Amino acid sequence: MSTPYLKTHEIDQIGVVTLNRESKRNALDESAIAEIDQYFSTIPSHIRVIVMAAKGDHFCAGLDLKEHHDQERSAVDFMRVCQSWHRAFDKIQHGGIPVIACLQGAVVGGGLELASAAHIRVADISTYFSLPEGTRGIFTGGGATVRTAKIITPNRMVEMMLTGRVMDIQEGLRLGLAHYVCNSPENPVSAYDFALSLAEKIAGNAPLSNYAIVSSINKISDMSATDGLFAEGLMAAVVQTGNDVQSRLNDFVNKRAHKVKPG
Ligand code: 1HE
Repeated sequence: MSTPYLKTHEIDQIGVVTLNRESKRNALDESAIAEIDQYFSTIPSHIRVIVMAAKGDHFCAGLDLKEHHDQERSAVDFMRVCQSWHRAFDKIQHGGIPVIACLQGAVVGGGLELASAAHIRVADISTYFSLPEGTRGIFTGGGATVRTAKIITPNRMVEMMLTGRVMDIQEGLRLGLAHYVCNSPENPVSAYDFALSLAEKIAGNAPLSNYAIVSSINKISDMSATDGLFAEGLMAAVVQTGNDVQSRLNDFVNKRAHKVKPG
């Protein structure tokens, strides 16, 4: 039996899922996608936040090019592969649980598509991004035209794909492919420890607020303004009247809550 693609463990309310195919730079084959789908379909109810990390020097080298080469898939076969990626990555983005990706080294092709499905991306300073599909004679199929293009703009994605260039972490940070850079002179903590500290903080939010944040904002941005405002109002009406609200607002009214200040 082959080694599982994912290793998982829990730290209190945080689920940690680690890509575990270091010898192939965590390239994604069909069974890897099936495992990702399975994991994000069956998150236990006590888990509030997920940290998605990867073993080795590289987060993910994208589509398993050897599997694709060896299988000589037809167009219909590959359409099915794409749909399986879309299903699995949709569960990451729209599953209602915040997912923090912890990046290092190559985040390329399908690896960038996977990272783009996460809600927060914490990057080691070694991280770099690329969409080398054009140079390999293929095309993105794991959601980049929707998710990655939304982050960096479609125009930038076209340029990255035509040139196949490698984008360094500083540019990735400016464009939103990473939200935080770690293991750097300014932020010497490891990306994994930083991601865990963010996860602990986010786990302290009201679960319904987290659900609304991760499941409605991206969807509303695909709607017309009229539909979006209506959906926002509905979402807020549910969240603002949820179980946690009175006790949290009570803390504020009685001056027990934290204040929003810098530092
Ligand atoms: C792989 C893959 C892979 C590595 N599929 N086996 N993705 C790419 O075009 C990226 C291809 N990979 C690389 O450019 C490099 O491997 C890395 C820069 C990521 C890492 O380099 P390095 O020197 O650390 O490792 P390596 O020696 O190149 O690779 C180690 C092993 O991993 C080696 O196998 P081995 O049996 O010879 O040990 C590699 O063949 C294997 N490996 N990457 C299969 N991707 C839904 S459509 C999405 C479309 C895409 O994702 S296109 C992007 C494809």
